[in-house]
Amino acid sequence: MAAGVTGVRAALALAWQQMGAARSLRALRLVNQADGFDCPSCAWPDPDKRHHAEFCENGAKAVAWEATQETVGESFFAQHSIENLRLQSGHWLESQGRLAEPMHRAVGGTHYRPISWVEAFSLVAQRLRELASPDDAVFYTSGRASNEAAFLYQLLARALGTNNLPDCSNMCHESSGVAMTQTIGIGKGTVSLADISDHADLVIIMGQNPGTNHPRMLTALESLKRRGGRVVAINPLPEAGLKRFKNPQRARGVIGNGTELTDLFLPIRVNGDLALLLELNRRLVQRGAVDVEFVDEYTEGLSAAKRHWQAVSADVVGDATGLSDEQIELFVDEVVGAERVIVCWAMGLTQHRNSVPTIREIINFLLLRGNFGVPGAGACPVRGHSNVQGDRTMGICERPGEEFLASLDMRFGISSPREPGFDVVETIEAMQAGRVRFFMALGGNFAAATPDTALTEEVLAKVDLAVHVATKLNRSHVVAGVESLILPSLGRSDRDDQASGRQFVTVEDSMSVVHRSTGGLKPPSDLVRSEPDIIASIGALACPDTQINWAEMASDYNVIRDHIEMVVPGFREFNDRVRESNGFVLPNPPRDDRDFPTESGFAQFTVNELQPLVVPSGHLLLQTMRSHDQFNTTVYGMDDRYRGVRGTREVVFVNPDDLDEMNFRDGERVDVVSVADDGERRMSGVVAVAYPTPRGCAAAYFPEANVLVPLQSTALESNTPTSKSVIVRLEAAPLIRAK
Ligand SMILES: Nc1nc2c(c(=O)[nH]1)N[C@H]1C(S)=C(S)[C@@H](COP(=O)(O)OP(=O)(O)OC[C@H]3O[C@@H](n4cnc5c(=O)[nH]c(N)nc54)[C@H](O)[C@@H]3O)O[C@H]1N2
Ligand SMILES: Nc1nc2c(c(=O)[nH]1)N[C@H]1C(S)=C(S)[C@@H](COP(=O)(O)OP(=O)(O)OC[C@H]3O[C@@H](n4cnc5c(=O)[nH]c(N)nc54)[C@H](O)[C@@H]3O)O[C@H]1N2
Ligand SMILES: [Mo]
Repeated sequence: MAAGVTGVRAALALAWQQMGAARSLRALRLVNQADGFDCPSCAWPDPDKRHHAEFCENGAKAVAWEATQETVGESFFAQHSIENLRLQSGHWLESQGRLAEPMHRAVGGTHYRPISWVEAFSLVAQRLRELASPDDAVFYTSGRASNEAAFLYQLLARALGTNNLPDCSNMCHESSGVAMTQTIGIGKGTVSLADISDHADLVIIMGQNPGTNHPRMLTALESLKRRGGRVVAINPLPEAGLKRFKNPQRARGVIGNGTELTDLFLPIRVNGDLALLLELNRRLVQRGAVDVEFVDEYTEGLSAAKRHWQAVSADVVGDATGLSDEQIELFVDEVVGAERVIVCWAMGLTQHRNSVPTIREIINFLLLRGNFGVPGAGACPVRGHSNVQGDRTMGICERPGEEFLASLDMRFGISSPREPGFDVVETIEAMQAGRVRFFMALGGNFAAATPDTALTEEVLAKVDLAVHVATKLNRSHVVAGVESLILPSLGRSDRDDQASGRQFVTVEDSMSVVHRSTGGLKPPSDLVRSEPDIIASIGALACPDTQINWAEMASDYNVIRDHIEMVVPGFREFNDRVRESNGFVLPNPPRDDRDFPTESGFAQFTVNELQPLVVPSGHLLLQTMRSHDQFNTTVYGMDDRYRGVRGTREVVFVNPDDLDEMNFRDGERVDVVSVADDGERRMSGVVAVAYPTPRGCAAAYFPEANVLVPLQSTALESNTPTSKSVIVRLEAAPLIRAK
């Protein structure tokens, strides 16, 4: 049976169960259509000509999960004490249904109790006014917030006087943004969907699992393959979408049955990518496969990089990558045989100590080959959350640029602070030091998504007031704050009616296309409010000294968009252009004009030192990743159909020879212990699964394994937690030890 059909069946079953037949049909008819809503799952772009069903299994699940007809409100919270809710799994909490009314937990309260919106807003405003300094407040954002909500949210923080705007991006593509800004002058990808499907000769997929996380990408890859294009995949795991390729959109997979998507698969060791890229670039220079004209006209720094490549040692590369000389030579052949190359990457590259150098080395490679500013070539960091890129464009960032702040100040007559704010890791450290008194989250699940779960939960609980704007109940809501509020918001799929009528919002996808999203379903209750409305209502009470007209923005989102047009570059005639059916593409100088807006105006070759991680003997390098049946901390089910695991997510995948050597059997329960300078962290009773990952490597699921990720272990320059490079050892689980 084709994976595609199983997948569609699984998604439809969930949709039916959550929404019923009529609502399911209506919801799924609207996903990713020009007049419908943007899929709340990943940030993969929509084609200009859309299919009737322009969504994947996971998109359908995400919609069903949001559009469920189950709700939680007063009676649910009366029945379940907070202590009781803390004992439940994240999956159970979210399964209870949509949050249907604002809830409040008073200081010392055992239960959440209903609160009116008016009281909730004035409580928030009062607590904000009482802060000794605006920097005692933190405003977290998850990447599902619309452009309009994100713009208002950062305006609120800055009008109050803080840049404490950590977001999920700090844990996601921050390393990509940092590396690309340094080298090509812009932190965004330089390719379009058509570049992959219609123009590229070769797509290299590094550290990304599209079959699970960006299934609609497979459609573009399928077009590439039909044209004779080639695919190289580099991954420590033989992921289903990459190896035994099946397009979930079709019953028969790519070009008939059984065809492999990947022409060359390199089973690299975890964190071996920088070594591989350095060696690739060394061999390209050796073979004379350099676009000399491009390099001369647009770049600087090649000679220093060349010297560095020449010094790369073959032994070190072999150890770090686990690949043979022959495998690497095949890779170089693929590259030399292709004129137009796109490199796609995601979390497999961004969550390591050396992530920024690794991504800079990808840019070195693309520069060597002149692969910028021509169709079918370029850099493609594949984004995660459906609007994470847009949120950054709207100014959700703890280190905003001066230009942005100056235009924000001019437009609204405020004086934004210039001091950088806290990112995610700095927020947790500040909480630890008792410096965060107020924590607000626009979506997301801070407690579960961040590293070092035990520590994070402990310090989150000490914040005076935690305010959660959310659609579904999650772990953060039951562990955060001495006092807390849950403010239920509309989701993507919900109708949004304000004083001026039906509203739409806008989002930006992974390829910088800005387009509309219009919810079409009946909201879960009359007491649920939109994110812009919630933020504006707080703003009106919390910033009385400004001239900002919050009410006008909340009642008509066109007004917010007019402000965005004046503050954010690239949004000329925003309200008109976004009404065109496919929206519009934001300017991207390297892609559009081979213009590299770096300080010198030239794209930068960089020298990236190889400092392989030292993994002590008897230890493994563990990566944490997603299964097919989850969206980040939202777990839909316990099975990972693609990796053949059923009924549990508490597993650790290990090479069978490593298991043997450590005297463990496939299926045995073990403790996974991570080791760091500040001590050990433990995950107990995990099932060891023999799995084809290279020797010395291991894998476990996010967010269950986050307890193992040390807070202090972050990437150089981007401060992203190293969730894909955790040093661990396995121990016999206590039950077995006792025998
Ligand atoms: N269904 C679904 N879709 C999603 C999400 C979801 O949870 N579920 N999450 C969304 C979000 S926010 C994001 S950021 C993206 C994430 O999309 P991905 O980055 O694809 O997500 P991960 O599961 O973290 O997978 C990382 C991949 O990198 C590989 N890898 C790990 N370490 C290394 C390494 O050192 N080198 C190399 N070359 N590969 C490595 C892993 O084996 C895995 O295949 O997906 C988005 N889409
Ligand atoms: N160990 C490890 N840790 C990781 C990662 C990893 O690979 N390994 N990946 C990291 C990455 S890439 C990311 S992006 C982060 C994700 O971190 P987050 O973005 O914080 O987490 P999510 O699980 O996406 O958030 C889910 C919650 O968002 C709320 N929500 C959903 N839709 C809406 C909406 O429309 N509005 C509002 N207000 N709320 C909504 C729901 O209440 C739901 O419970 O995790 C990071 N953490
Ligand atoms: Mo992400």
